[in-house]
Amino acid sequence: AEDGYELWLRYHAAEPAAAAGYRPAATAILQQGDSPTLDVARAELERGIGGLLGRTPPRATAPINGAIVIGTPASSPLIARLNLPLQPLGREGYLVRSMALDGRRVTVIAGNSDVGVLYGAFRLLRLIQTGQPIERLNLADSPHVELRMLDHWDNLDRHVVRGYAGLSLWDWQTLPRFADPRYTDYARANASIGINGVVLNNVNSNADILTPHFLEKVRALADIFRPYGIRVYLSARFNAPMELAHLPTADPLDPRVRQWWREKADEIYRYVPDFGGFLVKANSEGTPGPQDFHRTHADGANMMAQALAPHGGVVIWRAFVYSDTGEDRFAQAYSEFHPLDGRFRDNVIVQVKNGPIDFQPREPFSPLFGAMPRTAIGMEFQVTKEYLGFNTHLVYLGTMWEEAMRADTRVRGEGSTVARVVDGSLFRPRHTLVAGVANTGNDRNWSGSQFDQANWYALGRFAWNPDVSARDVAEEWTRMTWGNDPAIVTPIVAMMMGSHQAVVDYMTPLGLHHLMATGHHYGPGPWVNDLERRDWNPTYFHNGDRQGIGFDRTARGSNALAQYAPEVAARFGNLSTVGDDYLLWFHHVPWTYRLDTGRTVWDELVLRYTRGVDEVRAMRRTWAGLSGRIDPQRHAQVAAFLAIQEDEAQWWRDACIAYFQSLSGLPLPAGVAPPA
Ligand code: GCW
Repeated sequence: AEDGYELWLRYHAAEPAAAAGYRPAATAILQQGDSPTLDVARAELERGIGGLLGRTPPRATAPINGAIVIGTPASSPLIARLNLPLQPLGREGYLVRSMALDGRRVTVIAGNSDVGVLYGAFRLLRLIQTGQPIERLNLADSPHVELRMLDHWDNLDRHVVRGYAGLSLWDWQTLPRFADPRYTDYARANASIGINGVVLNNVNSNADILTPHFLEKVRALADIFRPYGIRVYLSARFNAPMELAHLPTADPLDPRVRQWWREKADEIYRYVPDFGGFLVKANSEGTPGPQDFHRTHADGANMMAQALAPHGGVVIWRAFVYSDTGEDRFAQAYSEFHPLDGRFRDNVIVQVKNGPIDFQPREPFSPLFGAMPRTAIGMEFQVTKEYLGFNTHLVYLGTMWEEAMRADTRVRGEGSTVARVVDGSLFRPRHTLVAGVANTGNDRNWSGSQFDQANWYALGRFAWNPDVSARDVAEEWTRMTWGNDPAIVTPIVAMMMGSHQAVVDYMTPLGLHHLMATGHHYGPGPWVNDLERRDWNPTYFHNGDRQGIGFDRTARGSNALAQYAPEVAARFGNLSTVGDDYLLWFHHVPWTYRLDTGRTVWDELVLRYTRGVDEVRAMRRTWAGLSGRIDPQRHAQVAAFLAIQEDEAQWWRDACIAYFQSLSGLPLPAGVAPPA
């Protein structure tokens, strides 16, 4: 059935002419040396080429014309003899080269490690899937970021927090005995995009995951993922020593607590010898943490890091913290973490959300990027679309992540982009990390919608190389997922590339943020102002009244802008340079303030909301035009979801315009339809 289960690894038959062109360069597979990873690399090539070219390549034992030769210098005497320039590619890089071997034309896929070979195998398959020639290849690639991870916010009862794709993939009930084949397909999908770590459980964690009962199940998953180069990590609850061992405290400086974590780490590594480490959400939204014992984030992180260090594990400590202190929520993570720069052990990574508030449709980059030169800073993106219309709205996140990565922090002069902080080239931390909060579940199509698969795909590609182009990623994914016909590729890529601006327009234009309805964050709620916490209320964020709108973060207001490098603070802080996209993030302006467009803020706001709806209508028309070119089952699902999206874009527009008009009291610009 065409339900999307295969993701971008469809391997459906290529056009006959194209297949005929590829076959001479895929006649056989020559694998020297056996390992679980080399075996899965070969199996993937067999499956992929078999599907795409209609003939499963047999195994060869010596070079023949058209053979694909896979291995490492250590596993394969043939590859060792070639003296390939593998050294600069590191542990996970690969070469894919067309060359002569003993007088035969072959394609060599080589790496320094087996997992490099696996990544190279997926690369060769991607070339075929995307319709590129494979005759004269000379490719070398390696990841720019060390830890490329998915964080699953999966509870142990299989509820996925902010998950819109069914239950958790992990069926704790039947683990460890039943190895659902889906675990392997999950690992294949991740390996195909270079993801090498997964956190199995929610950051609001349950300490039970650290008990033997669950560790046996964790081991089963780790064993399945290992051949695919994927390590398992767990979210650890800070007061686990109290909850599991009834210690009177979880003070990170207390010797009993330290010993408990050391022994716990030793125990975990007995189950999972290559365990990756802990992800920790501490003193954030009510979770326990070191501050409960008057210690710092660094004290807490270092204590766990020390327990993991003998085994090579890392602690990933989240910087998503805020509390009702009276300080602008925008500024709080920086205020807490910046003073701790240089205080974290070198196997701690501080994981920062891309923006300072919380995964809004558009945020400026968090001022923590670039601000902690002596700390490893990792990127946390949210793949699941908590604030972006869940699974029903078509929103490609690649363009948003590209914006985030290319933002220039200016901390070491021009070109100090977030990407250079994250890939480590700016400050050379020991570890680098890009993580995405996963959008997977047990829905047949994994992500809850066909197009949300693109966001999973893009996360892997941005983690591999933060400087990747969102457009290239969209095109790759489209070709693999929908087909290579330009009549398919061009319109779908165009839809994807415009989709993020569309959602910004119909939800939070001009730099508005956090206007979503309470709790679930689905649909509009800009009027909400009665929540217990000041900084949960949409009115706190937009500050709208009769005169104007926006959050003043200049020196006249919260002065959060001072957390950026002076050049950035000056650009965002100046009305003439801030730009429409970020205006209301940083400024409170009168409704009648005139923008570069020549229109007032009020008129522009109304027009943007309206434009957002029009953009969704245009996406619907584009999609309708693809009927007949795409299998009916997937086409119908996307079409239905786009219809939902159009209704809801209209709902957002109408609700927001009506509400903001109740504040501004101004008439709609000429020719604009009143809210329904
Ligand atoms: O985006 C918010 C979510 C919470 C989440 C929190 C976090 C897991 O609304 O559900 O908790 O962020 O990132 O910790």
